Amino acid sequence: MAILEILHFPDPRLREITTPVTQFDAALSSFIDDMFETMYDAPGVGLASTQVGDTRRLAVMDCSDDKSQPIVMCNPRILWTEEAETVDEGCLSVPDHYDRVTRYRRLRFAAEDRDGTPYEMGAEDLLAQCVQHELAHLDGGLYIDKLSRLKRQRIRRKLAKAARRAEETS
Ligand code: GNR
Ligand code: NI
Repeated sequence: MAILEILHFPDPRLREITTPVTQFDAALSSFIDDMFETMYDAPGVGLASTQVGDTRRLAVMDCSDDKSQPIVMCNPRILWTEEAETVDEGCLSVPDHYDRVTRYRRLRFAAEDRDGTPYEMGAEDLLAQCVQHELAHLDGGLYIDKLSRLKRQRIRRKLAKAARRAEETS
């Protein structure tokens, strides 16, 4: 197991569009374990492959209070959504920023698990939000793409400044 480095906006690798997972083997399973370890360590409720520099179409999530509901989504797709609402959102790749975005409150998605077995699942509230957030990552998207250019520019400057400071003190 290993904790992977989480890339920060505006790293261009966060803009990669992923390609379907086709090889469900021990290497994939080990990578998924590393993604869970990285997500729990962060801590976060979801993590997409592009956030750790990989382009396989997969993400992991656990929105439970006691880290008891790990979910692997390989090749996920949303089947239906309902009830758009405005919610607060953050992202491990955009540290120290939260903003309001519009998301669906309930949805159903289809995906494959780490063995390649297809499944469907219903999700609501935070889990539904997380599914939408992770699917966006898998197409090179970030929740801040929904904000104004001015806000995105402010975030970029703030993160550049924080990165410089981290550089100076290292
Ligand atoms: O940890 C996370 N919290 C979160 C809160 C509200 C909406 C989405 C998320 S996902 C985020 C982890 C992350 O960046 N996943 O890609
Ligand atoms: Ni994210």
